[in-house]
Amino acid sequence: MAWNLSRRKWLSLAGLGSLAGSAFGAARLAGQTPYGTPAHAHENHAMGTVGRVNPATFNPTTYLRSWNFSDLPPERREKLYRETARPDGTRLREYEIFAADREIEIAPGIFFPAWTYNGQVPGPTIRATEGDRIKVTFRNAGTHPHTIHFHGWHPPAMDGALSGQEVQPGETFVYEFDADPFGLHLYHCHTVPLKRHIHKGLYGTFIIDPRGGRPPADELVMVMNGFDTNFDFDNETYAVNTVANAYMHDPIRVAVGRLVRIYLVNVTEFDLINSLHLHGMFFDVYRTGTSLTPSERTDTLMLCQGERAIVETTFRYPGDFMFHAHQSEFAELGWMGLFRAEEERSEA
Ligand SMILES: [Cu+2]
Repeated sequence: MAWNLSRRKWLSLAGLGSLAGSAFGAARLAGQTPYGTPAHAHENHAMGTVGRVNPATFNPTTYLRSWNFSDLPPERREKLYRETARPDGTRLREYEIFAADREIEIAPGIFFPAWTYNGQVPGPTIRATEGDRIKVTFRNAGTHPHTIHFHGWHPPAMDGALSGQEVQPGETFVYEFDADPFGLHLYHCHTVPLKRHIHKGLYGTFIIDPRGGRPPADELVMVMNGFDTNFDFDNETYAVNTVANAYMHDPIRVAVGRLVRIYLVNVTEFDLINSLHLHGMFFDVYRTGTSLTPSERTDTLMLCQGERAIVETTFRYPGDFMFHAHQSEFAELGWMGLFRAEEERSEA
């Protein structure tokens, strides 16, 4: 298994040097039944996974609403992210991103030898405003050459995909460019073989807000991904945000009558397309997020590999609303969840 870093080294990379406890261990849960085929699931007379993954290593619910390391306490966050106002009103945003091999839990009891950005899959969400300057110090603490290839405008020297741009293990490279255009983008490793480097977990969401912002909303980052656990170039599990069926067990809490904005990214490898279907409602679609005017209103959205869209809706009714890939196979192998819409309590 690709577990090459001591725990101490891990804590130091993650800026968690002072943290005691088990937050960064790939702690296996005792007595877990391995997640398997739909036939296995049927033995339990229920579709989906049984049991829970350890939320201490990666919490899909926290991931939904975190960007620029907002999930970390201030003293840890400042080691990985700095924001400086510039005279023209834009900001310089500086990030510390590292690549590292790490075993992650993708379904209860199922561990995957991932290659990660900052120890998590997907990597940390990077969020800026149009015109900001982005500066990413990338350290390769993994065992293979890696890069970060950002979608968006940038000069070739910052592409992270051209010959000679691989960052070797132990080396560091600084990516620097302006945030442009506004929209929903992604970043990922661009070392060959690309299929393997992306599928192993080296990808993340890159949001660029328009200068005037978007209307206030409850914002969620949802990355559609899958994992080839037996290395046959086909996925055995699917998910939104890595953990199969995570939001079936912990529904995404939303408020009735409040705008919900989903930043939906498809990084699924080996399958040409993936999709989002939401029950009991329709939603507005902003493809690639590069316009403030929706291009369609639908209840099923199909995205190619690397494609993404901003999705907006407002829940009309309280209760549970299922969402899943409309490819039934993906849904049965983990890509299914619930929204739980609740009436907002008055603060009086
Ligand atoms: Cu790579």
